[in-house]
Amino acid sequence: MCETKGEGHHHQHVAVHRNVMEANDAIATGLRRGFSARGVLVLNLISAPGSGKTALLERTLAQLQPLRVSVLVGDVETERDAERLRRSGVPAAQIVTAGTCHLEAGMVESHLPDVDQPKLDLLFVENVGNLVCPTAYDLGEDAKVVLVSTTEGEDKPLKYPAIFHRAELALVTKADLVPHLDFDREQLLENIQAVHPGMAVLEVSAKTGQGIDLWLDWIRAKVGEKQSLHA
Ligand SMILES: Nc1nc2c(ncn2[C@@H]2O[C@H](COP(=O)(O)OP(=O)(O)O)[C@@H](O)[C@H]2O)c(=O)[nH]1
Ligand SMILES: [Mg+2]
Repeated sequence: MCETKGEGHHHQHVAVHRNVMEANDAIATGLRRGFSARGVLVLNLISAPGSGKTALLERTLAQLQPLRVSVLVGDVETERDAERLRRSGVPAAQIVTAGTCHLEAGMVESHLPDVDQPKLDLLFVENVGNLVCPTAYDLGEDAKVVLVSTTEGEDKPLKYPAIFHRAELALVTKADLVPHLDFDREQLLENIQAVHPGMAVLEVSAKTGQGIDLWLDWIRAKVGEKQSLHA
């Protein structure tokens, strides 16, 4: 949990936190079992606010046909992202967390019926914009994907190592802006590898489409892998 309680409540807080995590993990395990039985790949997208999660999905969704794709998107307030994503023609539902800084497995479980489809191949979960809180909450996904934009600074993997460690793929977004920035590409790539040696990294732009083919290839390979495992 991200909410901080007073110092005096520390032990109580730790115990409550443990129970919340256990409850979350139990629901996530059930979700994962259900998705696996159906061969549904689930990707949990995590980044700071504004790194380009929704823009990337807008660029991605239409090109994934004939795969059947749905999206759940979490935000603290508003339905704006779900409205943006529905324009891509795929079922998309908003999870409004009303202050909570991450999605929890129970929220995915209760909103899944809003976007579920027969023979679903792929569920994207766009998490609440935050590099810390979403990291600890298993949503039953196959993989976490972390996005870091070229405008955020090369040091972010070092400052937020947990998400870079846990994610399977890092997407360096807004690659089109590089000519306008003092962005040290080599330094960012080096910092990612320092935190997660061997991590897969793709440099993409939702604006120009740079790198999107490689991202689509990565997704399709994961969908194929999942379906062959659980056919
Ligand atoms: N130049 C550029 N801007 C982008 C790109 N992706 C997203 N943006 C912009 O960054 C802002 C935040 O994007 P959004 O997708 O809402 O980020 P989210 O909060 O991670 O979902 C918007 O103004 C987007 O237009 C990109 O690839 N290139
Ligand atoms: Mg968004």
